[in-house]
Amino acid sequence: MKKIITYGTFDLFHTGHLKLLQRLKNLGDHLTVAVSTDEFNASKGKKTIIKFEDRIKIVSNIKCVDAVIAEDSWDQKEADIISNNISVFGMGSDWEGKFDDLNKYCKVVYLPRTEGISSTEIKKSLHPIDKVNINELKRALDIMSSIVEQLD
Ligand code: C2G
Repeated sequence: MKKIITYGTFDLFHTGHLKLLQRLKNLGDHLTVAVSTDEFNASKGKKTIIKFEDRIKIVSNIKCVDAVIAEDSWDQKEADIISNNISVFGMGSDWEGKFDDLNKYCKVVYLPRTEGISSTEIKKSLHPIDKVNINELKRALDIMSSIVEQLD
């Protein structure tokens, strides 16, 4: 059995994540996904919206995912690859070259990242109207009300 592994935060799970996992699964027969814990993300300087226990629940229910483990450190990859008898380690291309040293243990692949979608973009689009926008709205309202007064 050809086993694949990948690592990630998978916050606000989206089609960029899904397409990566599907393409990785197509490289073999079994896909293990290591999901970053909240503590590990804090060390990455990454703040997530969805907490670890929910992110790992979502990923474990993705059809092409066969197993999930926790990722709680940068250096667990070698041990995971050996203990899980992994043939291929894969990541999206934003990680190109960063894990080449793992090719001592298994094949290392980087697949093209899906453009136009990211957890960061989704968070930005959900961002409430901030102070600057409110002041601009107030200024526009003042102009509108002075125009209306002149019409009276
Ligand atoms: N990804 C993608 N296309 C996107 C967004 C993400 O292909 N539009 C891929 C990334 O390249 C990564 C995986 O989806 O391989 C998970 O992305 P993140 O959740 O952002 O993972 P990250 O925080 O980069 O953590 O030890 C490795 C780290 O845990 C990776």
